[in-house]
Amino acid sequence: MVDVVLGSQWGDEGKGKLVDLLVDHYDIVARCAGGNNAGHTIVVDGIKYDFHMLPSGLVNKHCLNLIGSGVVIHVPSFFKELETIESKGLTGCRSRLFVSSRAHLVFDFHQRTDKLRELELSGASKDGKNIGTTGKGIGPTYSTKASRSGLRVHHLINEDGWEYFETQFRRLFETRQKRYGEFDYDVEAELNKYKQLRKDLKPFVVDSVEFMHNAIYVDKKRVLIEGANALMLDIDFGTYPYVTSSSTSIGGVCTGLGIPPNTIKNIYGVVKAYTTRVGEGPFPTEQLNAEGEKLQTIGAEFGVTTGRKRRCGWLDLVVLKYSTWINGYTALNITKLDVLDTFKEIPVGVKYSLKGKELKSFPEDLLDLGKVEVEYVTLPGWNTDITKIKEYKDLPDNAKAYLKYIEDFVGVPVEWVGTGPARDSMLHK
Ligand code: 2SA
Ligand code: GDP
Ligand code: MG
Repeated sequence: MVDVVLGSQWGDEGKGKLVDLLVDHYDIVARCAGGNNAGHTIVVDGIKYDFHMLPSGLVNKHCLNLIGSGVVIHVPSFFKELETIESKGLTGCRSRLFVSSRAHLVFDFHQRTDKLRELELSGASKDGKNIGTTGKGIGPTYSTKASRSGLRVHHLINEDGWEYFETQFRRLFETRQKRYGEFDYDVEAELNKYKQLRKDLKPFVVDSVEFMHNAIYVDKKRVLIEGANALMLDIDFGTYPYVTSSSTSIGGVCTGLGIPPNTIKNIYGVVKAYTTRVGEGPFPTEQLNAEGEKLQTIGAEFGVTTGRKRRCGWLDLVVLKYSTWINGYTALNITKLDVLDTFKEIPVGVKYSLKGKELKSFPEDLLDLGKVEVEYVTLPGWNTDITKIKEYKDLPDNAKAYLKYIEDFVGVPVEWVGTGPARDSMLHK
């Protein structure tokens, strides 16, 4: 049995918290896409854990965790993240953590060229703009993967493979230098570092296809897939080119883990009760005004990986419907409903029009998207502190009506409602 948690908007909906809540019902948590650009926050007993590349299932001591083939791994960051969560008291992580041998490796030169490319985009062209990446080398690594010149985990750990690894590493670096000119980078020091890292990483590495097959079909384990980033950042279906470089949609679950689609049962869409976006790119319901600032402040909307302020706006149901068409959510988790507690009225985007004509779907062309007019429906606020409420039935009527409006619009039931950052601040409907 495989269930999936996916981000339905532009990320940071609170996926980590839902995974943490559900994890007691699962034996394995697996990541299928992205890298340490992701930032999933979990608050347990007042301790805040930020997961970037590691699966959030590590917070549960009985749970095994897999980093799948579709993930890109910066090995030094892998160990740093592991040490950080261990220093906060999470013990026994190393024996519960597995890494796919087919996952691609992110090197420091990928990260450097990620930043150089951003500079190039923001500086050189007059009309162009940078993507606002996290600078973690995600785009350059998926590029080398697609151009078939990348290095994978098995290349690093193969006992007879160092010569191939070293040659390919130097070639990759030289290609980057040809593209970006000379940049300061100590190839020899990097290679020396990887001579040690290959030994450190080896105990974690598995053939993830066999691992997942055995888990699902032989041992009948319950598996939860933790999506990273979100649908509107998907390389194919997001607001291209202002997207990340992986498949963040349901398709990425199968390609990133090597599992058949018919193993998937429940697909949980995580939906923030308003919308945020970090980085550049279109955001039709963004509020560049006092209300946007209020959402940002009350919601404490800062990037978990980069610390950047997140842009804020109203819930966009055009986006959520489009996201539902692609991901096929079977249930929704509406998060951060408490952030709306003090808003007297809450607009939600329900329709896009272009040149006076209603659009039937989310536009693929950013020129069009820049010109769409968003039609809003304004729902009444509840003016009540909901953070202490323990049962769904005790929510104020207007809060229930807000949730019902979302359910009816997209045709998917709401199963959980987030009322605060802590583990127990979640109402089950
Ligand atoms: P990248 O670095 O190549 O993946 O960036 C491409 C775009 O994808 C966005 N992106 C994100 N959006 C929301 N949250 C992310 N994770 C961190 C968080 C972000 C942070 O949890 O807060 O700390 O800034 C994430 N990762 C990538 C990115 O902003 C670009 O728009
Ligand atoms: P993810 O990337 O989807 O896992 O989400 P992030 O961790 O990047 O961002 C979500 C933020 O909202 C985190 O700081 C969470 O602790 C916090 N959070 C999650 N659910 C709720 C909620 O229901 N209410 C409030 N106030 N905060 C929440
Ligand atoms: Mg996040």
